[in-house]
Amino acid sequence: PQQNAPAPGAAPTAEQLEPVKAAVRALLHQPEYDDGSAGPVLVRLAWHSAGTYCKETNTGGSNGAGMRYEKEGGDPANAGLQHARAFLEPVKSQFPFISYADLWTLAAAVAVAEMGGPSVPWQGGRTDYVDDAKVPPRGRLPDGAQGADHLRFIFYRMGFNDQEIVALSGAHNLGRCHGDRSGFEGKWVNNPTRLSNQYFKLLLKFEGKWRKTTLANGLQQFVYVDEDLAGGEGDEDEKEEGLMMLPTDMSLLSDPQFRPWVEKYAADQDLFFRDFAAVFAKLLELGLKRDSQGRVVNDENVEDGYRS
Ligand code: DDH
Repeated sequence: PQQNAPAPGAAPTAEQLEPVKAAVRALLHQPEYDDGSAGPVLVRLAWHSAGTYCKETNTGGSNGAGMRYEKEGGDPANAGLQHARAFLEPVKSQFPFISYADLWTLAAAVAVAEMGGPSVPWQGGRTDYVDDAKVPPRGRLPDGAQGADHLRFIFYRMGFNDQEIVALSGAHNLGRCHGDRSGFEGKWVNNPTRLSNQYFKLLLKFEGKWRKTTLANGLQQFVYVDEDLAGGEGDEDEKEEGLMMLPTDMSLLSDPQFRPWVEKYAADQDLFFRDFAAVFAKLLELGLKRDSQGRVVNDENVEDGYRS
């Protein structure tokens, strides 16, 4: 039996989770990977595992960790997330008691805190049982090439409102786009391994200066390149790479319901952190039905009559 593992059928306790969290913290620093941190791609893994949820049909969501399998893992929207899963594999081997579904979501909460963000309330107890009837169809995750109507279509399906859509979008303060994953290129902020409200500030600061460009693959995105820095002489490393926004990011500026929240979050990082912690926690809980022990109940475990 695993040392200090939860009793069968019980969710892990805070004490049992402490060494798991420490192991996640220890793997975040990845000098050879991207901008030096596994944090951003771990956040994206948790978001894509949960963001398939549909409240009408009660399908999708983080429980089950279905992205381990081709049907969900092979969705082009999930390209690149195998890196995040690989980062966590040694932690899973070291602590087999934690489900993949818990590990992926917990790792994101740990990463957000380690990258200077707020403490995201997180509760364990997810299982790795994949209910075939609940496997989400592909195409439930947002398409960066689209606009405000698409954002509402996607996020209202999960049960989020306009304020929550904007708060969640602040996660683009982290990480970058990869040409070989989404096809888009570049990062949103200069320090993409630190959570702050910079994304909102930059949206506003360079309003009118974001330039629409078409990439070689035909995708369109918005870029801002500071000409003084970009053309500069000297060290290759010190040249500005330029910053980017997706069309969906830009729609937060142009939509009259989204925009006031961009302005509020740009002006008040504490407010952004509070709202982000709440909405990210809500995202990670989508679709979970818990028993009195906190353990997630799968329909197969539901006793006859329970649902009537
Ligand atoms: Fe995102 N995101 N995201 N995103 N996202 C990408 C990267 C990252 C959209 C598209 C893209 C959220 C919302 C949206 C993160 C977190 C979150 C990339 C680039 C695209 C494209 C992927 C790649 O090439 O590697 C769109 C569209 C939306 C939307 O419609 C609102 C949300 C809600 C979150 C969240 O976490 C709450 C993170 C982190 C990344 C950086 C990943 C990395 O590897 O770095």
